[in-house]
Amino acid sequence: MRARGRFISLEGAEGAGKTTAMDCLRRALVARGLRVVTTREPGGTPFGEDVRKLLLARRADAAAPLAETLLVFAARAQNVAAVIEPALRRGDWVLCDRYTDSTFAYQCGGSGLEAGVVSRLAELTHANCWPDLTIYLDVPPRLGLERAAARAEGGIGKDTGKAAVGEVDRFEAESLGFFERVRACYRQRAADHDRIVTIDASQGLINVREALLAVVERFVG
Ligand code: T5A
Repeated sequence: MRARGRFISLEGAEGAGKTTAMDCLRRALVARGLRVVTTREPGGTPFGEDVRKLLLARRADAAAPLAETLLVFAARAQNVAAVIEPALRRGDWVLCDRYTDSTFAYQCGGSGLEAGVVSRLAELTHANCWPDLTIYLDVPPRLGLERAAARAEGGIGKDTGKAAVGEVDRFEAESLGFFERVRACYRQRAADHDRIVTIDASQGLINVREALLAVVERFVG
């Protein structure tokens, strides 16, 4: 029987460089002969991608933090059941762009939901499926938002689930204060959990890449 695979999540606020880092990590792991499955949240499955559209849409009747959180966990439950757990059982490595640390950072840190609610939902949804390693890309919110905006204006990058290039989604429309609280929550979680490794993502791409590869080297080694 194959050994269970390893689970790595990437975290950070808008424009921190998670998508860029995912690609770098995937290549580094594949180069070591590992089988890698990539996924993202919200999303990762057809059901989850539909939920993502609902979550990122800007609407007049803004969702309450609890409603938003339940949706995030609905998508996560599907991603765990259909993608993450089967891959880990096959012995594959899983790279996930955002996971439950995002829910603590955005819905609790940003929107003020009680952390106990997210802890209980996490216990229900994936009690035995936490990342072995979480890489948190730390960037000042203003810089991250500038990078995300520049990419959107250039019309390049990933399929974000937004309706149109350059469109600002429900989260990107939040205030700088919201993103400062998101960052404070991420930093506190990084201080509290050994599995979370912080990389200073305000550095240039080459330095961030080097830092990422050093983390992978230590983890795989
Ligand atoms: N959400 C999600 C919740 O509220 N709760 C949850 O539980 C979950 C799972 C998802 C949204 O959903 C919310 C949080 C989010 O708002 P998303 O698309 O996954 O949205 O996340 P975003 O943060 O919006 O993704 P972005 O695409 O904006 O940011 P990335 O992926 O971190 O950044 P990336 O790699 O695309 O880079 C952005 C640009 O910056 C450049 C890149 O080349 C690119 O052009 N760049 C750099 N430039 C200079 N130096 C560097 N070091 C650079 N790194 C990247």
